[in-house]
Amino acid sequence: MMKLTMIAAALAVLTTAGFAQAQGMQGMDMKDHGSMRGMHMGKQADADAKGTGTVKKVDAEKRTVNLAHGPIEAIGWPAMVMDFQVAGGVDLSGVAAGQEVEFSLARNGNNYVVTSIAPRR
Ligand SMILES: [Cu+2]
Repeated sequence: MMKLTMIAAALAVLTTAGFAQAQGMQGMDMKDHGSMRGMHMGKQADADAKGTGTVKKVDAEKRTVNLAHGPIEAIGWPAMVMDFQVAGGVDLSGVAAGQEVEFSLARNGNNYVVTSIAPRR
């Protein structure tokens, strides 16, 4: 009985450590709010995840956008402000700070990239 309890305790420790490590390794590049990293990893979707938000900043040269996005159900993200890399081929010429947008994200390694972005109608 004592032995079983100890094995169970050891397993619990191992499982917790493994989980923490997995979370760390999958951490997204969240420049503005590192504390939210873990929250991004609740779910993973291979299909594009759709979201809505407000454009804070566009850098056409670096091909990044900073979005204040709402919760993204498909991948379990809470609402937040963050930078995204924009996939090649996505036209950013019509995207400007202050716009309300709809966008799609696709998983790319440990990050998500914007695969479409357009003003909300
Ligand atoms: Cu985010």
